[in-house]
Amino acid sequence: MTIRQPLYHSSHWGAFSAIQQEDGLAIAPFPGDPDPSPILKNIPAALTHPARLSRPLIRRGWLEDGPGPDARRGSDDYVEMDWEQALELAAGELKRLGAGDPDSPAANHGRHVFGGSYGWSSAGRFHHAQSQVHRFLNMAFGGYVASVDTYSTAAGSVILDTVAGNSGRISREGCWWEHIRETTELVIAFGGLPIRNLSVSPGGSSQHIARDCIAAALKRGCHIVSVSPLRDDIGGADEITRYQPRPATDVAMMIGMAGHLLARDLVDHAYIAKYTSGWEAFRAYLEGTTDGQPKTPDWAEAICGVPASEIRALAEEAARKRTLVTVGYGLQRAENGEQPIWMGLALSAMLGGGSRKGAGFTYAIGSMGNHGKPQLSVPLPTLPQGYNKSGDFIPVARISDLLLNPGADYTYRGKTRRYADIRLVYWAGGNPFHHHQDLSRLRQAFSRPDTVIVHDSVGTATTAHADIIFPATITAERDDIGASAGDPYLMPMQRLAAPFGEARDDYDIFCDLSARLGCREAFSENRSSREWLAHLYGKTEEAMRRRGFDVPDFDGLMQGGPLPLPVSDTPSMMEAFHTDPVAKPLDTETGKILFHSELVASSGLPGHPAWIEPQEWLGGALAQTHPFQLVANQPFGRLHSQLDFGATSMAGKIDGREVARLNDADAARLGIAEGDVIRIFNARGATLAAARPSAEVLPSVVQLSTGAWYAPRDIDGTGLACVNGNPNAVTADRPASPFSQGCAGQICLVSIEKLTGDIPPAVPHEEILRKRGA
Ligand code: PGD
Repeated sequence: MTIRQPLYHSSHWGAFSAIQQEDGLAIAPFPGDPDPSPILKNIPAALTHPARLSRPLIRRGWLEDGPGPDARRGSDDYVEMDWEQALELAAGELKRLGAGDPDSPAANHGRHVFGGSYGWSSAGRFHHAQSQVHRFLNMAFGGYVASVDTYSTAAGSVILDTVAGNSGRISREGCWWEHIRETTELVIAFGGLPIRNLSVSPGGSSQHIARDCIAAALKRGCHIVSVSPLRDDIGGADEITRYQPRPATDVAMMIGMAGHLLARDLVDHAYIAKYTSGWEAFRAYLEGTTDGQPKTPDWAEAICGVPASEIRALAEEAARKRTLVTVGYGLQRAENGEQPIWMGLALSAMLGGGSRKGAGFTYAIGSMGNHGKPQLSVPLPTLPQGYNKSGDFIPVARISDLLLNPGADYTYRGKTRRYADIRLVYWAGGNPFHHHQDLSRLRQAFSRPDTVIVHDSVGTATTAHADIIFPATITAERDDIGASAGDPYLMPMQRLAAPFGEARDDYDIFCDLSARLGCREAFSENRSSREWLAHLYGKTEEAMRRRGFDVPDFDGLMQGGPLPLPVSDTPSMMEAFHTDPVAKPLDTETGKILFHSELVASSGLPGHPAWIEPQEWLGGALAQTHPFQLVANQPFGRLHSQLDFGATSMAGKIDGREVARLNDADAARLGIAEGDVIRIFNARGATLAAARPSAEVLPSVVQLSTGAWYAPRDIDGTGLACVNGNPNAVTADRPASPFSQGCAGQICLVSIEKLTGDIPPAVPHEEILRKRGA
């Protein structure tokens, strides 16, 4: 397929146009995007990379011995098969497990099927793999065990839902970037405002505005304070003040600021009386009435390491100015991750800024590119997923617990629940062997089901733990519609290339399976992909026409360019609440912002925000054994593990291995120089990375981003290590708390040593899945 005209397309890291040239696909950012993402350069490699999957693959052990628990998953061979045979095998197994008769009274409604299938897959409203697999399982089994919350935010979302009403709305519309540009006088950004995060938004973005807004705000005289163990978690301007607390201790710094506000009588009591409840309980904690420890800046310094004088000065400046407190996702992806989010909200309430533009609290404006932008006033095309009759779910990061502990009880949002007994795992559009913690434990978990089916376009470590692998097309190989909440364009995603090998769209794979299970009509509604796209676009088209806009029909959209969408002028949830807290109460226990929650207190946590000592932090006992805090953050050169083989991602590696940064002084003390291979390890496992000494990193911290493809290999004398540098080889599979059960994968304690002698090379992407028997 040769493209001569530039065609429009979209990715989670930005809209773009593409034209096929002799040496491959040439990508140009969306016109008018002030700050396009460098990740766009990863796309051309995706079309023909040797890691692409071209034919269905069946695990040899499953083929020879049949379904059942099997510890060979992850190390077995795969046999290539033609589509007809592979679909027959898969359909036979799905039928054995109860598919095909979802309405019979005896149907088990997918009680034994895990279809949570978490993952970002790719942009595109119809070919969204997770929506496709959910719809298929609802039609085939009548339901499945689902997952709730996300790896991005779970502790933060669950606590904000509880104490402020609706975490999603607070993230998206808590404060507009335009308000920061124009009015905010002080931004205190816990977790910084990292541009690498802001280049990404689910569904894509036509304009990356954060860098410009930060620059304009600084120019206007706004004081921006970044709080992070990594100094470069915010752009390079000298005017930015940077504090570097120990990882996982920001909450103590915030509490120290709050204690100082109270001691200096700088608390906005009028705001607290009108908009909050539970203040007295929190005040008693600050004063030390409940535990004998007044929460002073000196108390905070001993925990977080930021000087008490700086904590005092910042609190006083915040009380004087129009102050915005923002807390990033990264802080809550940790043990007790609820606390910094709740405390950020509590601190802003004490400052009383919530009723003023550009002030108050916002969650994760620095974590996702589509936060802090006006929302749309028309619905976006969305694939209906059908009805899940099973009603069962897990908090998303409890996947290993689910598979390893069928029948066990656990708690979530204050309720006791029970893990199902899973026989089938069906995954499309996600990579748990990238995204989950303690990957050795996940390997054990994946040995338990009878059958694991995975769709992916490339041979990831997740496919290497599957029994049946269906090769999926990538977004560039199909037509779709791109859109994202908070982005003012509907993007025609025009097919840029023919499918690789025999890869098929997820939709077509599910159509073929559902035909064999007798539910094709229910699944497809007799529509082709293109008919679905036209049908889904129809809802947006009709809403726009009703509002008087002149809009193209579906063919016009797909042949034309991006369609501007109207933005909403409805006040945000917090704006409406602050205008009239009685008429527009928040969806909380009291209708107000909670300093104290009965539900949280009844779940075994303190009923108010608090410093709770985590198991793995630099001030704890375990730091005597493992003296470095690993920060496993989001990567600069790719989205998660996607297109890790692309040009930008590979340029960030040394000899194909992920780079880990550590403080210059630590490196010198350990005799580690740039490019040396280091082993990062703890009792859970080990990972190898190329070292980079850096002044940007706090001493006793090592930073290794997520996304290198997991390749565990035996290292002489020390056991298994991921030779490519995946940090989840060492992170802890421990929930943030029994309240949220959120992912706590961002930080953990580790040791570091320089490797000498024979150093195993990094494993190329195309060798992660061992197709030896193909
Ligand atoms: P991706 O690499 O985006 O990671 O975890 P997630 O699983 O979303 O995986 C998407 C997969 O979908 C890729 O393998 C890609 O090839 C495949 N894919 C893309 N398009 C398609 C398609 O159309 N069809 C099919 N079938 N497949 C497709 C991300 C998760 O990781 C997230 S969101 C976060 S925030 C977490 N972050 C951290 C962290 O900060 N620290 C640690 N230690 N761990 C984390 N894990 C989490």
